[in-house]
Amino acid sequence: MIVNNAKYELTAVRPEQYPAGSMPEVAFAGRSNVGKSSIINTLTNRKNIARVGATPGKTKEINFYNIEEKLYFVDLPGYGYAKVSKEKKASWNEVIETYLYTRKQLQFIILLVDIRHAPSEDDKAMYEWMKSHNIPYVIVAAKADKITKSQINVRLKEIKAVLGVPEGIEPIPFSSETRQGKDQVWGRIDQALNLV
Ligand SMILES: Nc1nc2c(ncn2[C@@H]2O[C@H](COP(=O)(O)OP(=O)(O)OP(=O)(O)O)[C@@H](O)[C@H]2O)c(=O)[nH]1
Ligand SMILES: [Mg+2]
Repeated sequence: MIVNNAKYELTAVRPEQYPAGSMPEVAFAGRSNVGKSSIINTLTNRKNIARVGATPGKTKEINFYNIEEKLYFVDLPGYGYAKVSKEKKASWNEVIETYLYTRKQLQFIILLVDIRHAPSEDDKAMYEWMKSHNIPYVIVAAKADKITKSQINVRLKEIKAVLGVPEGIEPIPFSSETRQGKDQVWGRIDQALNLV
């Protein structure tokens, strides 16, 4: 989809605060600081529609962005940030889980992992959950500009091995700096939501 009209809609914690109506939703999940808000900016051709955190681990709410009145992008709180208290972690996880378990409009998940590092235990848990619930998804290997081209395939292989990704499913290397992978990710969203 070519986006000319994207706007911030609302911020929610509990289900009764989620947007009314039945537009399909695409959720962005991943560790704190992996680049969820940045990919939303890149995919919507906006510099600052989603706030990119200088301090990771700050976003504890869910932000909804209205894309062309056709779908919502859903920016979930990042998980797994080390420097927050256990209580805070638990309440953020609850926000994420409640959304994932209850939201009927959720049609596609974009799981972001950092291309430079092996996926964490939290990434593995998120991936297992996605697989077991049969929600269509794509794995995005973010910050691809931070490694050399020759390293990309090596890193993708490791991500697949650690997550236990089935044969034939390929993570998409992506960069919000160079916009590498943008068209591929949109292609997968269009396909999943039948937008083309
Ligand atoms: N080099 C590079 N830096 C990136 C990329 N994507 C994000 N960043 C940087 O990584 C940091 C975190 O990006 P965010 O988009 O705020 O990450 P987030 O996943 O939304 O973080 P939380 O909201 O805390 O969960 C920022 O400093 C971004 O500028 C990328 O593709 N390449
Ligand atoms: Mg963010």
